[in-house]
Amino acid sequence: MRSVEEFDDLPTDASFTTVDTHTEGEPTRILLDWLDESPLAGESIRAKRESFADEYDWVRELLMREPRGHDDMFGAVVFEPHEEDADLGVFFMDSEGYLDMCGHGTIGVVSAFLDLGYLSPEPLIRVETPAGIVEARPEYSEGGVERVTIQNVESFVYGTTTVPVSFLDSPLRVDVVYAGNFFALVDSDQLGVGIDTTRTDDFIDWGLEIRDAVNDKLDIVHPFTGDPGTVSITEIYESANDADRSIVVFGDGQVDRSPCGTGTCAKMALLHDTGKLSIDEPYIHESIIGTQFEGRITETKQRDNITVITPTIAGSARITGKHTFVKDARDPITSLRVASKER
Ligand code: PYC
Repeated sequence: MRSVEEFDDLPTDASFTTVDTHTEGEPTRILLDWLDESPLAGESIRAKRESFADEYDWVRELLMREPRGHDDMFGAVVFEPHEEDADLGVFFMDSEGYLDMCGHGTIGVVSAFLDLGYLSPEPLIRVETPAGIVEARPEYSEGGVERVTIQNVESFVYGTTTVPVSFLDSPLRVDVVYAGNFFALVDSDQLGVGIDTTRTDDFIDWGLEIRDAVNDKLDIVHPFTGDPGTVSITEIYESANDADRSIVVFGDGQVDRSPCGTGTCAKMALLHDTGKLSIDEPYIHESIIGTQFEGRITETKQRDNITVITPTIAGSARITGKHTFVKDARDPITSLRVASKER
């Protein structure tokens, strides 16, 4: 048998080092290779992400998709930050593309970097993301990081619309909310079903159709930056006794196993807008697998006649592995998708 060291003799033409985590059940595969020296152009994490998407999208596909990942894999790429007072720069990717902000991913990166000693254990870590700076406040125990509270970017209800959908006779009411990503929020009462995971395939189909219908109807422009936007995530929610539950669909039909950090912030913005959640009131948001984030609105203000909230979410992440992925020069398959997921 060959020894493990001989692994280096493989005819690889590329190799990638990751640390993998899960946050309340949702994976984050964190690419480490360009932390010290980035080959990517751009003077912000957002610009670096554009440069990555232009030149290295195959790396996203290689790490996110089969045979190294899977259709529901999620990832983060970390860099030295550009913003002066940030500690870390991160952008986020999935098996189909990129998101501007991710709560579970930020908790994963901060927890892993602290547990591995890549960051010093400060009470506040500032993370530069394509959506802006988010603040992470870790809670430490003897074993390492126990829980991280993320203060997301300012979030707000963008508007309410109705869209025709193939699975209902009447138009569907959708609240469009910004929380680092634009969300389409839908009350599951309108669909006549609760958040029942035996119907996950239906929720995926509905979620993608709703997202497309809203994007076809609205020309979204971020009111404070003027940047054009699109809804990237559909969140279908129900209210239970102890916690609100949601199923969150994004990418090419991915389903978040965690309660979705930015989705929790979007839901809090909507609840505040309808007078159902006050400042400092704890908000428990549950995922399809029963894991929870604890949310809170810490501040609200009026900006250009829009009510804006500052939301926080808290949850835990654990490391699941450290990996060296290789691309064998003889291998014609860099990445693939299973036919049933090709919509
Ligand atoms: O935690 O914000 C989040 C998120 C977005 C997509 C998957 N997770």
